[in-house]
Amino acid sequence: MDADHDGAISREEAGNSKLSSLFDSADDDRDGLLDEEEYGLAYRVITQRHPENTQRRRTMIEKGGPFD
Ligand SMILES: [Ca+2]
Ligand SMILES: [Ca+2]
Repeated sequence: MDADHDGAISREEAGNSKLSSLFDSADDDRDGLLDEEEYGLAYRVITQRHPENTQRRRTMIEKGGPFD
């Protein structure tokens, strides 16, 4: 994700990923970049939520219902 390898994730690099919705809350010092520590925190939040979302999406697909 760190496209320019500067050791931090810019909003542009976060793009349309799950990280972008967490970007503001993850950017603790408001410098517009997620450094390793900030990104690590956001990543934990994302991965903690991920299994739950995957399971829910799978259930919806099995039922033939709408999914995002
Ligand atoms: Ca970068
Ligand atoms: Ca920051």
